[in-house]
Amino acid sequence: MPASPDWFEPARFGLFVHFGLYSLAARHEWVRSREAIPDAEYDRYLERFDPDRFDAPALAQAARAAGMRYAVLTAKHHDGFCLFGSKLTDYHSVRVTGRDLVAEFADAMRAEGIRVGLYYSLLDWHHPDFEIDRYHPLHADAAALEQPRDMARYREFLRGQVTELLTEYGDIDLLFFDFTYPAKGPEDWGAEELLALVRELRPGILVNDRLGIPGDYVTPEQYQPDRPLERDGVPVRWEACHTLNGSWGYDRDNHEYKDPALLVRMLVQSVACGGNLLLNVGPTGRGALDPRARETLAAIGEWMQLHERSVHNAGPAEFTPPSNVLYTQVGDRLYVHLLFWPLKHLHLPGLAGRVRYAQLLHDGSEVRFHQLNGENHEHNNLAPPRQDAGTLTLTL
Ligand code: FUL
Repeated sequence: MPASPDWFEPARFGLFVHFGLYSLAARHEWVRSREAIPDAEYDRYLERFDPDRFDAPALAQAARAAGMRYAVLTAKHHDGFCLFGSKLTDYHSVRVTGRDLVAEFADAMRAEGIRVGLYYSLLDWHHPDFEIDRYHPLHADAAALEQPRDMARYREFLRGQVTELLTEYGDIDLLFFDFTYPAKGPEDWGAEELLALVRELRPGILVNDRLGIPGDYVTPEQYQPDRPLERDGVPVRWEACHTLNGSWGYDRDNHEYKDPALLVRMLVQSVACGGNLLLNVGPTGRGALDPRARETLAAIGEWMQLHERSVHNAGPAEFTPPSNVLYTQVGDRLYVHLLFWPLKHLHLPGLAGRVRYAQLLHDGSEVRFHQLNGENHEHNNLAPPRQDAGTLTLTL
């Protein structure tokens, strides 16, 4: 597939996958920093890393069944452990398991027609040249603090690894760099140069905004925008990324999972506001999807089966919705997503004279309507039988 950013907005829904050594710790992907774990101790996860249940084709099928059109894997997270056979470090999955998980992931996603994105951390707590700051696991280690560190050499390493990812894994459609924060920014990453390299290696690829300089889209995190986003007064492409349970990496004892109905509403709200939703799963230490994650994806997939046409290729509507519904639109189809039900009546101001036909989306059943005093008034049949069936299609 040739690279072109045009696929991104019509896709609307993607899968984020956080997997790495921290998945064995099973208590958040920042565990190494939070608990200031020294190298030798963190190595116990390296020794035990055995992703025998990391089944990329199954993951790709689950994503596809959920209605996701792209997927983004953590090629390297902040702990520096790579899921690909980098020649620039030996801290990677190929050395310890013989498996290149980035290659497996990219191949499996492509086989399901899913666009391939890679997450790449700009931080690297394992690299000897990455300067220690307050988030670094060794920030209180006097010996480590004394060692000289050379960020220029580190920037070379970043460029080298990005080159590997963009030249050895077929057509990569998206790069999710992560991230710029008060202690480190664009100069530390050599952001301009790195971005130029990416553009040269893969014209048309989408790059996010976390290099700290403008990219192709912005990435609100665990935040659900309620309007189209702008930067400096100019509308921008955006993608909200969300966890299922507050942690990106597998977090065994965290049971606070978002309800699938809530996630569907977040997806619809993203589309209604012109954005995408990148929904995360954190596979277990063995690489499998936790049953709670699997069930959530399956439940979203059931809704998507009947409602995907109000999501894929859809965007904000040309009308302003009343506050009890969300609107998405594709051409002359206006999708009205009810936030409350059952209803006997629904008033949709501003649609008078614009609606030719109304039906429920999940079953195509007709909904009768009247145009009253300048407003559209849908009624009858508005008590959808199931919570997941509350969308109307209005043909304009
Ligand atoms: C953040 C990271 O620090 C988190 O661990 C996670 O990867 C999230 C998507 O981005 O900035």
